[in-house]
Amino acid sequence: MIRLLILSLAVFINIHCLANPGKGLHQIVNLNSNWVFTSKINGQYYPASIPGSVHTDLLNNNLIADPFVGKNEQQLQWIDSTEWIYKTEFKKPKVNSGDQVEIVFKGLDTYADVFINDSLFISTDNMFLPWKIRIDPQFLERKNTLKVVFKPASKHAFEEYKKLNYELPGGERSCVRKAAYQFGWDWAPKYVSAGIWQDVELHVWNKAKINNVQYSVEKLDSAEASVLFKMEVESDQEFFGSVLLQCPDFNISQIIEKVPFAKGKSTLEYVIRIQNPEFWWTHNLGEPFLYHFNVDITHDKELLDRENLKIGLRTIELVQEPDQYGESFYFTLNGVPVFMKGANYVPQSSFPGGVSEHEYRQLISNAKNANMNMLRVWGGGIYEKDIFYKLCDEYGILIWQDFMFANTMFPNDSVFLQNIKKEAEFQLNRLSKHPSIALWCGNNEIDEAWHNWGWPRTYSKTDSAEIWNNYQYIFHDLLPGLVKNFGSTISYTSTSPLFGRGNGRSNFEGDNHYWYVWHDAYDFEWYNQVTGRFMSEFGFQSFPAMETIGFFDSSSTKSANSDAMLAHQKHHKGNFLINHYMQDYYPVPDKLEDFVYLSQVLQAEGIRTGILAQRRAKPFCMGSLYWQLNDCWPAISWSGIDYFGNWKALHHFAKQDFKNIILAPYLYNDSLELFLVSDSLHQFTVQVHLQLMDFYGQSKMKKSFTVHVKPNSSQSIYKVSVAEILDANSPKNHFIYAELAYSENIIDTRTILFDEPKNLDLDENTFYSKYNKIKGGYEIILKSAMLIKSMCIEPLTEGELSENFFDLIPGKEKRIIFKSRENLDIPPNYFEYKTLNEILNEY
Ligand code: BMA
Repeated sequence: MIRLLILSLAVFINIHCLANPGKGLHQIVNLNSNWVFTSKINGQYYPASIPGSVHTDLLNNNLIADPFVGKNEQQLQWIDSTEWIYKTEFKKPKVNSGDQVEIVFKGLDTYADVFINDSLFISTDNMFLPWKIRIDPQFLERKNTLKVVFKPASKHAFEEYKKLNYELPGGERSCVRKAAYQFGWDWAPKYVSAGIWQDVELHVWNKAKINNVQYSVEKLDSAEASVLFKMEVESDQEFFGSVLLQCPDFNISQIIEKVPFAKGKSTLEYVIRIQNPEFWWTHNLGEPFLYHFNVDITHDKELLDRENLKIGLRTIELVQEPDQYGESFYFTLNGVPVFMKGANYVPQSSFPGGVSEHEYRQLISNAKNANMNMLRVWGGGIYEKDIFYKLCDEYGILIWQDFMFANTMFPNDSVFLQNIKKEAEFQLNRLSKHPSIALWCGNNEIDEAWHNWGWPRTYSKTDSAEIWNNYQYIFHDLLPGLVKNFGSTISYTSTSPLFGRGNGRSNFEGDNHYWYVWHDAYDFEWYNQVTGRFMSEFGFQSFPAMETIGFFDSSSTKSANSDAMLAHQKHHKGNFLINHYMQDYYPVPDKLEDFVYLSQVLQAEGIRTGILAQRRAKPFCMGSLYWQLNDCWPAISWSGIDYFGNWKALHHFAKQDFKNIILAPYLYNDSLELFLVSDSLHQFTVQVHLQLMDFYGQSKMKKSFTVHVKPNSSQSIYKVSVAEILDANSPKNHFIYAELAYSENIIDTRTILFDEPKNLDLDENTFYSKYNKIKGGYEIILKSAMLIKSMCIEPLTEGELSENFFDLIPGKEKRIIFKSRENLDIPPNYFEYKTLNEILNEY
């Protein structure tokens, strides 16, 4: 039974009373419908979708070729050189005397003039702020026109940029508060879009409305939680009203009466104590429990406004303390150190306004399915929409939230600084109420670039001092000050990584972006040498699914270096590096589909090396977030899930490697060492079975032993020299099959090879397959007498496979579930297979 206490100066009366939704009730009408748009040069209006963007509206009206196909990007740059006009009509709402009427744009991208009935009301200059227009009801007619005129963002930003005394590394994008990746990135096309990218609403309220309800968990233990509720209420008059805090599921309903509301804004604070609270945990450690609260304000028993809030009771802290190596960098959730497993998240489209709720759910559930407990919202994208954070709250995934500053320096004029102050305050207010928010981070790679990429050298001493001082003001003063003033219990770090490449401290302090692998072509083995204290970026590119390639390159002569393909490879050395690494480990196939398959296996195996090294190194290293979870368009990139939602081999590998309990083998200095890594907070006993066998399953050595697993640990459980374990058997056709069993269930398996894949004597595969029809798909049963490496099932229709890119162990049956996305009744011959055996025998 949960008891609730409200401590406040207001009169406390323990009566249950629900107010009537009276005529003063705050009403919200969605104004997303019936929009049309045109350009200054065209003049003809076409239907528009809100939220959306001009590029997608043009596409939906067949006015442009698909921006994501072929080399169309080059031809579509004109879109950002003209003005775009959006308009709709709305009826005058029913208003009573004293009603306040407002139109709220939750997001406008970016420079816009907003007109109502041809009168200019506001001009906007920040994509990351909402815009509110207060209208005198007298001004409204029966039917009204709402018009938004967007100015070309690049041109406008460039005008600002020209006013500076020096150039900044990011060019004109440094001067505009707009998603940086839209100006082009090494995984994103250049589409500087414009449009109404979030909802438009008409609000009518009377006397008072709730602007915001915040809460922070002040104290939390198993006996009691103490939660501070902070509300901002806006009133157009002074009055005494009531506040009702209610959590119906737990039968909590308390009213505070005779609350004095001031004219203008009032801030009200109440402390609530919840006995025997349910904690919010990441999904891998417990339940992400949410209390559903309503907060009402009433006057004379008449309901004025209600806010619904889903509250998670948790504490989260970034611990940075000197230790014997340098300084720690780890998170405690509810007081427990938690290893963070996940990836960097980028916007799901170049045109983020149009991403559907379904797509958000799909992606976040994919992150959860791959056992990720943290995503980093990277600073060159957007502060995500509410739905993103709601889903993370619900699925138990923590968010490392960058402020939106990436890879450039910034102007120091007061208008710009005021703009980012407002933006940061708004986003702090909006996002802090999500239990998923774990960290505020000032920016992406700016400190690193300044100190390690030679940026200061391009400026005179005075300019460089001015630019750096401004950096320090924004990221060491303004933003942390706002986080602190806000009363947030969330930690702040000024930049990611804390120390850049080339600075030795990066390996022993702070978070690390380890890019020697990939950018500097170091081999994957280096991931074993350097794990850092928290790996917030490391990555390797691969090609997306063949269907995805087919979407942007429809030519019959597709190749890795075709024009369309190169237009979708934004890293200047991308294809070269993929080839270069492939040669080290595999043959380089000339057939595109084989090359694409192998690029994914290469990426997955490489990142696996990193993930396993980082997890083995726990608690020295306490985080593994690879670059990057997803894509903003169909492309060759570092992503584990392509633009159309297809899982690459990497995402399947991550699903295994991010499980709470894994075996993590490590081959080094002619030794094999086996680690058992557990993120579970419990201790238990497991069995480990090791078997050396040849590729046809003939057993040469068997060994089983019991391990007592310590909670939240990484422990070395077995070590042997390679010579001893191979015992004169050839490394080219022998391997160790390792199984981890917990009370009869196999919870992890590993195939340990002793030579590079290209040197293995893997025969051309033969295997047995059987298909059992199940609802919405198939159970696929596979078995082979020989080792089949990196087996990829390729269903000829879209869908989800419970596992893919796995090894088929000689004599062991594998059962895979395939669920078709479209619920089609498909015949079994819809499955094709690709294996490393095939590749090694063909090339
Ligand atoms: C990282 C990111 C991005 C970039 C990626 C790949 O450092 O922060 O800026 O896209 O590397 O180069």
